[in-house]
Amino acid sequence: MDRAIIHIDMDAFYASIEQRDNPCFKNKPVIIGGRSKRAVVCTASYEARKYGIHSAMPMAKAKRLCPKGIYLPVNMDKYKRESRKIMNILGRYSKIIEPLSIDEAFIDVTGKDALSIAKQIKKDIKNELQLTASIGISANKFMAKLASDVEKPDGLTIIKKEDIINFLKPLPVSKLWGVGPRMERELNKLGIYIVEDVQKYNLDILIKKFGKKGKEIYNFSFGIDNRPVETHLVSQSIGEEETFLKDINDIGILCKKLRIFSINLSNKLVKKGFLVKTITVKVKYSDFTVETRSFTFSIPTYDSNIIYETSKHLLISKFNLTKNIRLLGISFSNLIYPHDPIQLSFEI
Ligand code: TTP
Ligand code: MG
Repeated sequence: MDRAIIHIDMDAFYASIEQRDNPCFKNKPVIIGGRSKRAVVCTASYEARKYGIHSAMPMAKAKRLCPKGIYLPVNMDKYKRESRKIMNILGRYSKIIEPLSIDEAFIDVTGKDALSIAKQIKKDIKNELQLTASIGISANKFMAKLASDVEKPDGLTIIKKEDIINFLKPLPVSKLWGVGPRMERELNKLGIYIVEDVQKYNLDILIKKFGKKGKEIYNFSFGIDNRPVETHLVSQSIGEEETFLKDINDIGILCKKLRIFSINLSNKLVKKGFLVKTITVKVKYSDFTVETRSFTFSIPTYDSNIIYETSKHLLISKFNLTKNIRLLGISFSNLIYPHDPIQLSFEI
């Protein structure tokens, strides 16, 4: 069956969030970047792009191009929170999600109505987050990512299978996945400037020159990309911890706490549809020193018993239990979306 892949990319992500949160920044050139002398622009609102400002440009240069712009520092925690909300929205439409960066993801919607899903995702993002996304739909990841870039901002573009080759022909070779500035120069030396040049080039020579990569870009030049959307490690963590009213050194009481945390966290996982790969136990001793110890499962789980036994093992074997403990906690990272819905094997 032909695949249906959607690529979502938020528009001027950091800048749009700041414009949303500060109405007086709306329709103004907003530039997000570091504050030091050598800082560069992280992103610029579409209004600021009209001045020629773009990501990775030195802030000093941006200020010369647009002295009246609104220059803001990076508020990463806020952007990460928004990113999580976006990924959660995507999770409503497919469990096969692969985030590429803080504001970008693929989802596989094979067998479903990709266009109406894309429209609904845009609506959800607008209604719930007051942000806009650009979406591309095509038969694979490479083409879907190119598609999302066609009508930015607030775009929605489908590249149908039969249109792929012609769509690709006039694009510069730098649009092929994996062709960076160095490879672009190498290709230019061979007289290859646009994708059509790659399509017409001799595959054997490309392989001789670039090895596996030569074959890859040849395939990409025809829009061939068989890579699956890889169910991802969610960039999110969840945890439970407690600071005790009185410091504790009774292992029985500590284990009871771990059991409660394990059950609560397991419930949270099930509700969110995640499995956990890495579990971390945190201890703050009465002298306020903090230690953490982690364990990564080879098979991700949501099972509260496994979580409990693992955290208990970490606590007993990795911490100094002769000291009094002021705080105990468990946190999960490396959360993943399973390909199949979680089958509950026990009542919760
Ligand atoms: P992008 O998706 O590349 O850019 P964007 O969302 O700001 O704009 P566009 O509408 O073109 O998609 O990157 C997402 C965020 O990542 C961006 O808002 C800021 C951050 N970023 C950097 O910090 N440095 C960079 O060089 C780039 C490219 C992005
Ligand atoms: Mg973006």
